[in-house]
Amino acid sequence: MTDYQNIFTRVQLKAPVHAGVSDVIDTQGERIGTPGFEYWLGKIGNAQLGPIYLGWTGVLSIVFGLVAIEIIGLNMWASVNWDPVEFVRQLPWLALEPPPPAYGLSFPPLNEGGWWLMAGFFLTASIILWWVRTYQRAVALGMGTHVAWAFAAAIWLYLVLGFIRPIMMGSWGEAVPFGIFPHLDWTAAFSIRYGNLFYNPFHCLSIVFLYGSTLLFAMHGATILAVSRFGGDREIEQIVDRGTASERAALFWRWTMGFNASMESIHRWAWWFAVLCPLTGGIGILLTGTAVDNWYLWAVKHDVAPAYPEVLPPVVDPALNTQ
Ligand code: 07D
Ligand code: 07D
Repeated sequence: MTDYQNIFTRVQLKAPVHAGVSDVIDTQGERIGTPGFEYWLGKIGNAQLGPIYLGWTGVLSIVFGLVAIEIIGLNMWASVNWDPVEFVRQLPWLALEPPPPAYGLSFPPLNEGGWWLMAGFFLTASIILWWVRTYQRAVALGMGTHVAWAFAAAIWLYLVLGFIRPIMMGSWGEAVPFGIFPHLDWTAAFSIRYGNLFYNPFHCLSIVFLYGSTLLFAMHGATILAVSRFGGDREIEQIVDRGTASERAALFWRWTMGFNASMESIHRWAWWFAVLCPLTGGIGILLTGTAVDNWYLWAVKHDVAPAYPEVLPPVVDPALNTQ
């Protein structure tokens, strides 16, 4: 039985190109290109490439996204005096920073955060237009809108980090810079400024769902691959006629842990775990600096963390220490 473990896709199925579900293609005209086949795509999924639907939300989203990348890239390039070699060499460390706190929520001069604000506007417009596209395409196909709502959960965290929390704090300077390592520096500095994010229970919850998502993904992926030798990956047959594959998969988990998810519920588990990661995370970030200024001191107050021994002087929030 070691001959067919199915860790990599081994079979490339090829059928005549398929334009889509017949009852919707006639009403949906805006597709471009004639579908073709790509061998390397077939290695990781379906070999058919296209048809791609663009529509005006798709086109505008790409245009706005390109404008954002252009603003970010040109600012980064300007920051190394337009030297192309230094631009490439230092790219991971270059940044487009938000305005300094003194500007509050006003529109700052371009070189002091104005470009950042504009790039943020175009990036946000691009992301939201792409969201509309996922929603509308699902409706056009008569599907549920689960993908769009899962994407919305990620957009929620993104908006909290760069838009909602900065507004609540009264300054664009609270937001995240654009840049590969600069955004990590921001993340580390944010944690330290607010007394260690590990003591923020919503950061804990977000990590639970992040780790939980990888665990569930591994369990589900492994289970289906393990029964693909019995046709377990052919979901349609498994739903209509459960057959031997899903019965085995279910029994495997009942044998090993006494309980099994169903063919349907495993996807519900996956959806909720993934969605709750940025959803709880966004709540945690929104509370930081608005309701709670120092998560360590918050934890001491609520008996989550022990206080330092009495012999030491009491801990004051460094943010309140004006000396
Ligand atoms: C694999 C799907 C494909 C997506 C990819 C990302 C860009 C950015 C732009 C140079 C899983 C495309 C990247 C478009 C290029 C410029 C200006 C998704 C997959 C491949 N982060 N973060 C990364 C973003 C935040 C944190 C990598 C975005 C918060 C840590 C990449 C956002 C905080 C680490 C990236 C965002 C935070 C990263 C890989 C938005 C807290 C890493 C991402 C819009 C949540 C890791 C060098 C990835 C790394 C990493 C993008 C927000 C923390 C550059 C677009 C502010 C600790 N982040 N991030 O694979 O290697 O995601 O960094 O909110 O260790 Mg980040
Ligand atoms: C960023 C959602 C927005 C993304 C969107 C995508 C494009 C590109 C292009 C396809 C990721 C837009 C896409 C523009 C398209 C192409 C080419 C989701 C995003 C809309 N932490 N931490 C989390 C851990 C510490 C800190 C979450 C672990 C330290 C801050 C997660 C550890 C400090 C923030 C998590 C750890 C710190 C977080 C993110 C360990 C730093 C956040 C969840 C083991 C020293 C964020 C409440 C997520 C959050 C967050 C994990 C440590 C800081 C669970 C495992 C103590 C400031 N941390 N962290 O889904 O929500 O992100 O916190 O040490 O803001 Mg953390």
